[in-house]
Amino acid sequence: MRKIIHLDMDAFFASVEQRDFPELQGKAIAVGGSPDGRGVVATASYEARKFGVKSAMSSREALKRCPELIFIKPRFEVYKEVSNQIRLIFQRYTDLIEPLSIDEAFLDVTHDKLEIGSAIDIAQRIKEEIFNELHLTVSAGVSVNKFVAKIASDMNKPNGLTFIGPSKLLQFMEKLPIEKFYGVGKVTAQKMKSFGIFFGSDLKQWSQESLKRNFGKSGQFYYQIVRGIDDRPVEPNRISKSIGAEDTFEEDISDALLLKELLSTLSERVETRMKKQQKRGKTITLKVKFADFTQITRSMTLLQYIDSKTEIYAAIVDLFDKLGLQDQEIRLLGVSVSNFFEPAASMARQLLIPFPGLLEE
Ligand code: TTP
Ligand code: MG
Repeated sequence: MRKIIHLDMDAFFASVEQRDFPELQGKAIAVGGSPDGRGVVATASYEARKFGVKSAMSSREALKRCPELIFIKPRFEVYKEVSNQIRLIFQRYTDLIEPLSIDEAFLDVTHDKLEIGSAIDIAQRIKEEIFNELHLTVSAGVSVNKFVAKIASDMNKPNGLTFIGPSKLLQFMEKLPIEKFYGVGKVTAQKMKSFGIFFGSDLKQWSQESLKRNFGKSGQFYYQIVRGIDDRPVEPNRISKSIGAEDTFEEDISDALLLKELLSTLSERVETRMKKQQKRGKTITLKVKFADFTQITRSMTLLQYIDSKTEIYAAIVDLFDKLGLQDQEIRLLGVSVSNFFEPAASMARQLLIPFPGLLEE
């Protein structure tokens, strides 16, 4: 049985601003663009979220929902620096760290460096060290696999610590709404609901064969995950290379149909590049830059490696729809694929890392 922790900083950019400027503490703040221009919210403090202010919302709409909202310009270098500092704290306990974004990571603490043994104790210590040393809060999920740990870290935000142990695992999966399942996009969720699958318990009624027949390769994953089985390892030094295409428009665009057409063209360009380099990848990233230069990215990791325009586009449109944009003016769109299937390269790396001397002539 593995011991996996997923950690995700609370209202990350906003918390850093409230920490560095005490006059902002306890206040509704939004980090992002200004509401006078055509700004967009990157993230909001928990005080602001009570008013319905959310990431990717236009700053104008945010101000409408929360008239006392204070807008702050992002300071990316500072966030990057804090991201490195939390990484150093994680490294006190394990080297098996897989960062997912600037503010979240998986840790495998099955064999922790300090021989503490209890993953809950380790998560608690990390929370305390981040609070005492960096004056920020983080939420943690502790479980036996990545899937459950990630869902758990989100359950008691902010400043939460949620443990889903082996004895609670099956019941937890049965109660889980179908949208929360890894890799289930909007389209698949809709299809599942039309079959009467709303919760894990409904999914569990299905045989492996019928899941495969109706949902392809992913059917196999759903069959296993609903039974609490997820063997995906925590992968440190994951190759961060990507292949992508992006376009800055001559005039800002807000029309969703037109934007989707452009995404389709970008997906095609990415397909061409991937085929040329003979690469297949499974993480798809959408980048959107708004009129005020605020930029957001959204990613999703699929169950299988892909390289075709249709598959890339399907994932990108799913990410785009989830943003729930309301006519915000957009100046740039980008599509990229990363997380490549590279057996030869990763083998070479594994061989080289333990013997650095071999690299020196
Ligand atoms: P999240 O972890 O998604 O959000 P959060 O940390 O602000 O809030 P939560 O407590 O719910 O975890 O993202 C981390 C940071 O990344 C966030 O502070 C701002 C930035 N970000 C963007 O710039 N654009 C986005 O679309 C999202 C989702 C986040
Ligand atoms: Mg966060």
